[in-house]
Amino acid sequence: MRTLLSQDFALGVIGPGKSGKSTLVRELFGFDTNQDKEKRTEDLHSYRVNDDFRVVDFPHMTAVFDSVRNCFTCNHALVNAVVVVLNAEQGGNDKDGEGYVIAKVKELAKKGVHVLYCFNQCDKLALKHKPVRNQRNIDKFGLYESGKIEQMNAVNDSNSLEYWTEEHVEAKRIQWATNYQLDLEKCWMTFCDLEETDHHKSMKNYRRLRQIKLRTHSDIKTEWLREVLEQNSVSERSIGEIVHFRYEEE
Ligand SMILES: Nc1nc2c(ncn2[C@@H]2O[C@H](COP(=O)(O)OP(=O)(O)O)[C@@H](O)[C@H]2O)c(=O)[nH]1
Ligand SMILES: [Mg+2]
Repeated sequence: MRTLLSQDFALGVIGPGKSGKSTLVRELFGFDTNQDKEKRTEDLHSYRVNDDFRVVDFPHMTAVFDSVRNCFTCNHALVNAVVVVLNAEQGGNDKDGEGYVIAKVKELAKKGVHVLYCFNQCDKLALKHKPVRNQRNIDKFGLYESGKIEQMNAVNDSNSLEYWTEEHVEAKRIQWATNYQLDLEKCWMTFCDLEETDHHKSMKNYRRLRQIKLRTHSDIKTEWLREVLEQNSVSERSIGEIVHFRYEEE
């Protein structure tokens, strides 16, 4: 705990389980974050990048608030900036108690903590293949009555696009930001990993996702983090070091 209270700049990565926090920390700086291990890490991990900066991978959403609460009682801020990694597949619906956490993050923001909300794993939605159904088997009016608009649209428009376009990305971003009443500027649609394992196909998917303006870890570093560090008077030399940092195992 003591090391977490030092005076340097700390970036916290928080969010519900399996949203991609550890993957993001690994992709940003190359740290071996043991993402996707069966055993869920209970501790927060602090990774040092340079004298001015470190990144903290939080195990679970609620843990950060216990820590932050402890730290506020002794008048210290645990982190200076936060990336909230949310799972895009939730679509801004509060299933995992995300709403509670977002309310807490908003309090942190009022205390001067910089916040970026990432609706992550957008690749899974953007590249989704809609199952081609036999329309005659589907009770359109039933779907309509039960409010399953998405399914109904898929039925009505049998030629509907399989892949998201740039317009889909923007529409979803606005919709989810609105659901959680977030500042649209602070909401990004991201992906930091791909399901496709074949190298050639995965590069093709990567390009497709970038074309529709989905953001990734490199943008978080070179755009958002850079600006935040500049605002906090971190030297240009140090910012360069942080942005280009890559952890190398000894
Ligand atoms: N397709 C896809 N998978 C992701 C993405 N981010 C993380 N994952 C996968 O989701 C799983 C959980 O990720 P992890 O980083 O351990 O989540 P954490 O519990 O929030 O730390 C891993 O298998 C990752 O490879 C993403 O943007 N897209
Ligand atoms: Mg993790």
